[in-house]
Amino acid sequence: MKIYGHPMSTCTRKVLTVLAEKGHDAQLVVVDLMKGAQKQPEHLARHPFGVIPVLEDGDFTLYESRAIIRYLDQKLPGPSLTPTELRAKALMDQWLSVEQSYFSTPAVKIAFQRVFYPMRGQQSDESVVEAAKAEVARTLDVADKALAGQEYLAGSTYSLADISWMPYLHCLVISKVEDLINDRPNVAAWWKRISARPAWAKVSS
Ligand SMILES: N[C@@H](CCC(=O)N[C@@H](CS)C(=O)NCC(=O)O)C(=O)O
Repeated sequence: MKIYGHPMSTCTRKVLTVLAEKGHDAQLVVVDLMKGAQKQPEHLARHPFGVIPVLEDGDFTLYESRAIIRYLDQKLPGPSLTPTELRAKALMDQWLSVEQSYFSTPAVKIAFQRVFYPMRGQQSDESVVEAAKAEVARTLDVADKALAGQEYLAGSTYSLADISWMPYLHCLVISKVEDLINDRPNVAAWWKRISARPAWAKVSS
């Protein structure tokens, strides 16, 4: 199995976390985003939208991180990351969708402004950070309410939904806006719980 991705990419990290949780090793083939390798014909042949990650499993190619993590969870042995109970599974899907629709974009925007642009010597814009923080805050308020009295997004079971949020919560930490997490007690306790897992420690170190 090969993952075409980058160790610092949020979407790749979701996939690597699932692999680590399942106790499975795959070959990470680094696509050099700084050099634009994701837009070269070789990579476009794997991913027509020119982004990462891509999974190659024998003669099967799959792109889109949330599709890849579902595939890996079903395919690989090891602990299941999908609840079996109907409503818990539906909640997992709901929170995967919330992450994609209302959380990942503003969280990544903050990381670009606060971390990646300065790293590349590019000008950042604090007004973009402020607007993105407001969007993140709104989403985390909803998550905080949902996490009151339950350990994980889908209920009592750690699932793909929790994994899909982790790289974006980490964006907030590296961007020095972790108050967005810490100011919300249920989100803060959940982040502490999930980020302490060995799989995440392996992927984020
Ligand atoms: N919806 C896609 C998003 C993929 C994506 O945006 N990947 C980023 C890295 S996390 C990327 O390749 N960025 C480079 C670019 O946009 O050119 C997924 O979930 O896989």
